[in-house]
Amino acid sequence: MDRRKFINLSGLGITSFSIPNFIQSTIPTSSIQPIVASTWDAGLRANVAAWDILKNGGKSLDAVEQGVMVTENELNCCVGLGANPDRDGIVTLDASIMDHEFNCGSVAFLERIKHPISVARKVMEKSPHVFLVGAGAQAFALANGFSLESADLSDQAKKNYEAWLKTSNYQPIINVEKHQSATYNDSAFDAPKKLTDGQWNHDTIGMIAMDQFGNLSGSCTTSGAGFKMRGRVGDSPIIGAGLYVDNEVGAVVATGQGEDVIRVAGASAVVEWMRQGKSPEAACKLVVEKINRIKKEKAKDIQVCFVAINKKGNVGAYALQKGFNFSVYNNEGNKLNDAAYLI
Ligand code: SD4
Repeated sequence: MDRRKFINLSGLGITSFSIPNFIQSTIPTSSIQPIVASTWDAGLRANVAAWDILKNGGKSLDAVEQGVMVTENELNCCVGLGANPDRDGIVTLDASIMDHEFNCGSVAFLERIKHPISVARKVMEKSPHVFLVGAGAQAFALANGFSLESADLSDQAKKNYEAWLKTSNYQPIINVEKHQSATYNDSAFDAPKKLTDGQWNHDTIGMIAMDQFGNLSGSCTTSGAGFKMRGRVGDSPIIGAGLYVDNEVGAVVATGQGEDVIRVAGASAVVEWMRQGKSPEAACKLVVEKINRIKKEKAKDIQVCFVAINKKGNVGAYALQKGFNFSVYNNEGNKLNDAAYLI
């Protein structure tokens, strides 16, 4: 900490012994092991980019941005511009990012921009606001050097949309993964081919990470629910719902039915359970149980999943239904894990 900052804090009666974690964050500590966790199996590929930053002493904020950009770049995938459109045939994207000092930025209902996560970061760093949507978010992106991409659907999204138009029935599919827990090493990383068969089951990647400074950050980027109503926004760009980071406690990201994550302020609720001493998995479970209680018999028709990391670097996850998996990269490698579940 520099001298001026120290004096300012001393003036407030805060000594180095009482400086909260979210301020005391610039000194690398050898006991801290960096770690990154992300939703679904697409997270394995995203984790590789994030880990590259973390293992070289980089910041968790850079890791979670660069990590999910990998998924946004996978044009024949379910996140980003290659994803399923809304019911009017237009892809609209939502994203959010948050760092260890409660800085956060979000965009929603954003069209024709390749990396919504980076626009969210720009909102956080270069605007006086936290959340920009629609045409305003797009204008902000263009003013900050992003390019306007084609409005054409990807080949796969076009096929999916044409098939959907036959019934035009909005029925979100419960997200399920076919891939089993496994460890991946980067040299044998044939992931894009190997892991694509379940790819259209979900539309989101969320990522949380701790760096060697012990600082937590998180990101979330999505095309939202396929064939949603025009203008629909889910949980992913809503700070406290799809994503929350409190550097004194932990970081949490959500995936699944956004409407039901929003109504319980999901990610923030998980953080608060961790603050009460619950493990990451137990904290995720308590919020999933609450959603289950609220939804009653309708719970069987939805999927909701949380991934959490606490200040000790422990990661846990929990899902409403079977079939959610999450990817974790630390010093021991990049591993896909099946989450525990309620139903
Ligand atoms: C949403 N939570 O927009 C997102 C969707 C999702 O895997 O997570 N799909 O509601």
